[in-house]
Amino acid sequence: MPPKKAPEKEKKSVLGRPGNNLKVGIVGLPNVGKSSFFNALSKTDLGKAANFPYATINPEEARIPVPDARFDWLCETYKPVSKVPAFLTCIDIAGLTAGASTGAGLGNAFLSHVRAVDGIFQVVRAFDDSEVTHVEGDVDPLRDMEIIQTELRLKDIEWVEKSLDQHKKSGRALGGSSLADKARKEEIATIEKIYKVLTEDQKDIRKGDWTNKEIDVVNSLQLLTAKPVTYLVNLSERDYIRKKNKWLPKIKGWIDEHNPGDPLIPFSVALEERLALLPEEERADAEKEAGAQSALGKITQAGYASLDLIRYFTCGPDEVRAWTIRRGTKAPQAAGVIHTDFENKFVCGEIMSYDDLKEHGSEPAVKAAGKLRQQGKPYEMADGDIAYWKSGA
Ligand SMILES: Nc1nc2c(ncn2[C@@H]2O[C@H](COP(=O)(O)OP(=O)(O)OP(=O)(O)O)[C@@H](O)[C@H]2O)c(=O)[nH]1
Ligand SMILES: [Mg+2]
Repeated sequence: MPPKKAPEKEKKSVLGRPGNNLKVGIVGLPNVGKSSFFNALSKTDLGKAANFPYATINPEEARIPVPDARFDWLCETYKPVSKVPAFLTCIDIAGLTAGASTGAGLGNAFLSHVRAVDGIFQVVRAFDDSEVTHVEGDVDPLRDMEIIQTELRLKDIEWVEKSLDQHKKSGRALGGSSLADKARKEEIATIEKIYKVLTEDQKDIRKGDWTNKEIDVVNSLQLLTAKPVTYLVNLSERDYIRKKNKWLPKIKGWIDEHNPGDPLIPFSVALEERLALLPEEERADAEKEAGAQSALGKITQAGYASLDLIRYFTCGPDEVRAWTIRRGTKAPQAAGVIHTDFENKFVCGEIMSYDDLKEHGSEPAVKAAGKLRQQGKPYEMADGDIAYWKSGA
């Protein structure tokens, strides 16, 4: 249960675009297993995994259900006709090579695809296979992570330089003390700070320390290194099963040093591909036999969480459904995800928490315990709320 709210402090703004329909892009060097991972995720062989670099040219998009024990329990309890879980939209992006920021490989096309997503699954190759070409010649995840980070950062630096130039040009006449001039100067100062974080501090933008005002400027620039990254380390099936690989501790060390706090998830594309090909009912047995479980559920959950997404549920005999919203969304906007009328003509929501429903067993019991509450427009949704919206005709 979330703790009772203390009196409002100013709320910390979040980096990134607003919205509930956010996307994660799969990023990495060529031939690290991105498309194979994407295919396993979407369980559709799109025929894109191929043993030559740049097999993926156009981004492919899939909506992946996000596993949630609460959703499963609600379905068991309500036995609805229709069940709709929460989804994470994933996009398979072409491989990036050293020099992409200056146009090498698929260069700028690649980077524009990264710009279009909200978060990054970075696939890092730690499996050996002489049959699968490595563009850099050998397997070295640290060098690979360095390459990706450098390219994204260089692109950001170029972008920020341009923006700074434009601002300074149009701001040359700013000598006055008008509010507009003052705001303009502040914006320029923030862009200079952004530039310093990228260059002098050599940090990704998401690791900078930003005030809400600065975050508005950061967001307006749509920077690549502002996007949350989840590192996915692709191990051989054998290493994944025995939970051992010489690179893993080093990768962990690299993340702690360069991007502390970014999640790291080891997995095995080879195993995931094998499992994805099996019919649903044989998968559990195959996992037992292998002595390891698929990591796809964990990965989708991590991606969803990295975007600051939460969900609320609507429940009834017809349908149990999860609705994705950004953390911090207020009741009317949350209702608006279902239908804009619900937002425009919002009256109130009858809301109970999943935990209360689980504890009391049924809606009438929750109501009797006084825990089905009417919530008005200022109510901020909590993850796992179950809502009935009331809107005016
Ligand atoms: N041994 C082994 N081979 C893999 C693994 N993952 C992918 N491969 C092989 O590596 C080759 C490239 O895989 P893709 O999934 O197309 O790689 P990609 O990262 O999408 O490559 P680009 O789209 O070219 O950037 C294919 O031949 C795959 O079968 C793995 O975990 N182990
Ligand atoms: Mg690919």
